[in-house]
Amino acid sequence: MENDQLITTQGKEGFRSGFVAIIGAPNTGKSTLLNQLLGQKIAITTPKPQTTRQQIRGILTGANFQIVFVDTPGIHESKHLLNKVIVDWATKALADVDAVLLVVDITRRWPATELAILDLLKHTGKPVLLVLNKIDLVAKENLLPIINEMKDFFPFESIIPISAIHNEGLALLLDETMRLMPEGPQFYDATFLTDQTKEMFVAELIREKIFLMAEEEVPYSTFVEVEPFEFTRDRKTITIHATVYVEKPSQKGIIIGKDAKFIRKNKRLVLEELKQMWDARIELDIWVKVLKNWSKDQKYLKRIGLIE
Ligand SMILES: Nc1nc2c(ncn2[C@@H]2O[C@H](COP(=O)(O)OP(=O)(O)O)[C@@H](O)[C@H]2O)c(=O)[nH]1
Ligand SMILES: [Mg+2]
Repeated sequence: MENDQLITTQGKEGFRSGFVAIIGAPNTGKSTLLNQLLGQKIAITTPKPQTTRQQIRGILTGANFQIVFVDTPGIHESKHLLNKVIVDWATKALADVDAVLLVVDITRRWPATELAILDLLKHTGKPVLLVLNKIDLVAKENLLPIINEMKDFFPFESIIPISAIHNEGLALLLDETMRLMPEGPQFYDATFLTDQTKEMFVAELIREKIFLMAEEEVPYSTFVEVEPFEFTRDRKTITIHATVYVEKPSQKGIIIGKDAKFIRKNKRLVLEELKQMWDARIELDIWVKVLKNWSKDQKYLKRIGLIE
């Protein structure tokens, strides 16, 4: 009897499960890959580097497996506190995983970053799949030199060329990932896709649109907070209050824009996307506030959840 119970909590026989970190230099397509693997957008993606700040878990469940993918922020060298914090996050994320997907953008290499990551991985001893992304942008023969170069640095389990955006090579990638998963329990309910709340997702979406719309350093100086959603009793209308924090008054001016043009466009883009996903009437208001030098202040980094 006791044994029976044990089997139930440990999962079915033959059930495989595990945690997989998706890591790599900024902008290599980690979030795009995660979204494609899950078949739904949970992580924001932008043409500019360093956009994912917090870890997002994406959970893929099948009849006899569950893989928990962890999208880690770009590992990237800087003396800036925010980035040091991000590197710590990434290092921590690796401690508990069963396998690692190292994503490399074959059109834009980051040799120093790649070497630093491989160094980190050597210490962890975790099995690593090398994922060469964006093959849609280059001729096949350009892949071989990269493969040859990379495989001298590290004993990868395998090397898999993919195009995350075009969903190419992902079935093979999933097969190879599955091979590395131990037998284990189902950690999350099968309907559970991510540990991210809807509020966090909206905050990220607002940030994603700022990245798409604003110049250079402004997006990096923002963080967004979304209050708990308010629902009408029939749950057909959701009211969302969001605040965009910036570091300087001049940035506030940019984010609001002339005649509030910028912030209105931001809101429109966010609403368009939310309405496609959720069957409800959505009311969104976005405030912009200055929080001087928040990215260098422990107090605010704690508040966003970047440090404990
Ligand atoms: N052409 C092409 N672009 C891609 C591919 N995967 C991602 N991208 C683009 O690369 C940029 C960075 O992607 P993102 O997922 O945000 O990268 P991350 O910083 O590693 O999470 C975005 O503009 C994506 O649309 C791909 O397979 N092919
Ligand atoms: Mg990302």
